[in-house]
Amino acid sequence: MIYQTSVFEVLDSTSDALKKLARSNAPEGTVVIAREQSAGKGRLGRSWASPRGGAWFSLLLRPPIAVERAGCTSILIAVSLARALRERWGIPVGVKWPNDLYIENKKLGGILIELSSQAHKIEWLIAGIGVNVNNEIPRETRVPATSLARELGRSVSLEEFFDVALEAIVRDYERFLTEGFEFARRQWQELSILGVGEHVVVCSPPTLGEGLGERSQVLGLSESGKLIVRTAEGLRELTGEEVTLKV
Ligand code: BT5
Repeated sequence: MIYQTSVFEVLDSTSDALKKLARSNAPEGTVVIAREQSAGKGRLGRSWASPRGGAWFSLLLRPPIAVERAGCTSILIAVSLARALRERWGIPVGVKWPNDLYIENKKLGGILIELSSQAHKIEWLIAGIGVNVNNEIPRETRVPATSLARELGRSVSLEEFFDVALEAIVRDYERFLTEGFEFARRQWQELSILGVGEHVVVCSPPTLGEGLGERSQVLGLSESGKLIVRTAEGLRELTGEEVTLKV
């Protein structure tokens, strides 16, 4: 797959812009980048602060997989990015299920998957990816945030960031299509900040108030990217749309 980028100064959301292109048959590998987003989106209707200097981009994929396995793609991309950033910049990036990039206990970036499907098959899938690079770090986020520049003590070329990130994602996506999910699942286990056996609080619905939620133990990742946990009632497989996790 060859990726092709278009760069815009300001968009409300790169994912919304790419959605329009996806609906008019844009090919897999189409990438939309914005220097700044005026209405960046997180999951579950949350907003994503996207000032200049950050990496705000969306990638169009058309994976020939059942919609039930869409969760594999956010894991795949998170793991791919974490590994690429570790390799290129030597920083200890970890992943938090389902879609976050962390450095220690600070959030570096996140991924938002949106898709359209027909008869259980994915028509298009948009991976919206936001990573704090040289931008001012937003305050008052749910968890403390950090940026690549803050961690390195210097700014980073955004052009280089996009090359490193997109090459890694495309390479791992192609590997996923030929080999399946197992390699990414193994890498996830090495990079996950939620170790097997650890306890988390599962909030479902995800908007459940502070102090509520079910204490559960992480058992691992399913073949379709769901998080397997043991709750008081037994085993559950969680999808990112259903829950938020508190560590
Ligand atoms: C995410 O959501 O982590 C997915 C973020 C995806 C953003 C990209 S940017 C390109 C593309 N176009 C879009 O419109 N979106 C995608 P979630 O797990 O729901 O996290 C959202 C929460 O993170 C917010 O409620 C804030 O508390 C916090 N947050 C907002 N902006 C942040 C930032 N720049 N860095 C760290 N945390 C942030």
